[in-house]
Amino acid sequence: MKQAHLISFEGGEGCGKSTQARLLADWLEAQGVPAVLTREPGGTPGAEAIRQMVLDPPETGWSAEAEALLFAAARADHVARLIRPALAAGRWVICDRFIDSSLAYQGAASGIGLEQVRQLHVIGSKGLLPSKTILLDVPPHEAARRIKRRENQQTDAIEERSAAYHQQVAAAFRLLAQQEPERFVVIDGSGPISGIQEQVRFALRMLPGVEG
Ligand code: Z5A
Repeated sequence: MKQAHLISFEGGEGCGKSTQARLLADWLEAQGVPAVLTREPGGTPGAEAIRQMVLDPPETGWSAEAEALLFAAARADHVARLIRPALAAGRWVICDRFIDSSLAYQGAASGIGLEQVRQLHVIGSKGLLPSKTILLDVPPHEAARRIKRRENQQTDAIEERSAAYHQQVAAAFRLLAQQEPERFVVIDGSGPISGIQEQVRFALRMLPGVEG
């Protein structure tokens, strides 16, 4: 594989993003393809510090605007200090959430607006987009079942928002995927882990530098 790519995983909580991102990074490494597994918000010391602030906010909370700026700031640091250098060094970057999470959560569900969030991304990260975005679609009852059974039972400030908020997030992800069918691949995330991973790898086969 001659060209490095940024691949993002998106979806609601409990959809299996982290599991699939880790499996993909491990598989690439096993193929001799250098890959970095990272996450948002986070991935660099600065962005991890912001993660702490947004997921465990001060008692007064953040306004929707401040929250959108914090996610954009975390991403700007992550892109400048980890993602771009890794891609330039020929390493694939597998990212658990990226700009589409800001579009769905802050842009759509929190009401900031998709265009405003895109503008923040242009300012913060020069508008960097993944080569492919894997959207894992899981029905709410299955996601809830997984969340109940996962080891870490701590919830964050965004997870705790209403069911209506999370429905808006899910609808926004579906809309974003429809708007950019070249970049997005929507995969039913409710099946077995191995079958989903096969579909993830299949989705990447036509990327430049991968085919053949
Ligand atoms: N957020 C935002 O608002 N704006 C932004 O710009 C960004 C983020 C970047 C933190 O995200 C919060 O930040 C998030 C959005 C917001 N809040 N919410 N909601 P996070 O990624 O750290 O947390 P999360 O979205 O809540 O992810 P998660 O709970 O870690 O879930 P996941 O990564 O999608 O799933 P998983 O950890 O791979 O799997 C969950 C469990 O299900 C686990 O026990 C697995 O073993 C199991 N699993 C996974 N796949 C399967 C299948 N196929 N079958 C059965 N069981 C499975």
